[in-house]
Amino acid sequence: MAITLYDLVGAQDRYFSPFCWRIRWALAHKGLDVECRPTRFTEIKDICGGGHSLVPVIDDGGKIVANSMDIALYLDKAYPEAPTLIPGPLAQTKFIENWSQATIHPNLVPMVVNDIHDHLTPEDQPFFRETREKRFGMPLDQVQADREEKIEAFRASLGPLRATFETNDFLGGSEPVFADYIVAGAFQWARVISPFKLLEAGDPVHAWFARCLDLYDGLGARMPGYPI
Ligand SMILES: N[C@@H](CCC(=O)N[C@@H](CS)C(=O)NCC(=O)O)C(=O)O
Repeated sequence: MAITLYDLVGAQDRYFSPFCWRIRWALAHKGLDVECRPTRFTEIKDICGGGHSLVPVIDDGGKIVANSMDIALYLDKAYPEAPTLIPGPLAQTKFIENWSQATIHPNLVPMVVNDIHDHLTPEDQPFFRETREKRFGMPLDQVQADREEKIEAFRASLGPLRATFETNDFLGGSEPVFADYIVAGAFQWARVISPFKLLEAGDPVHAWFARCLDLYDGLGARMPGYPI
């Protein structure tokens, strides 16, 4: 039986959530069948009878698991015969998650937040504008207005990734692991909803992300988005 994935959807069936992309790739990595349930921001509260405020959430034959890291751990435990998502010490993958969320996410969001809004369904746009403008304390178009001035610092902050991909195809070495999906999820988020160019061609991070998009018969690349 397929695993149900409650996945955040925008207008025109664009799936853009960085956390849900971690799980889309994780399920493909494990070779598991997935049935994707398109879920808008304003529908998350109704998932699995209520009680959830964030996606991804999976339902594996009645076993409900939320939170991307917990889902990856669950998948490795429940399907030990399938390729491992988190080989080696868990702390290393948690470090990647913490680094990604401290370095990439907070710098990325202000550069694309108005583009996210513009790619949501009309049902979700008022909720998104209200919650995010409260968070940033200004209109969304103003938040991302100075992104051209921020992009160089953002690219510079990717130095540890760049150095790693100069000699490795993936964070897992020659093969991708959950750590790759954690970081690639952030770039896929931007690719799906924003024309703003985050990575330069020739950057090893750009080449790695292109490899990630090609994984699993182009699972990531097949999602409509903007050129990387
Ligand atoms: N720690 C969670 C974070 C999940 C998360 O923040 N999901 C966002 C979508 S990208 C969400 O559901 N947001 C709902 C909201 O902002 O109301 C995980 O790793 O799964």
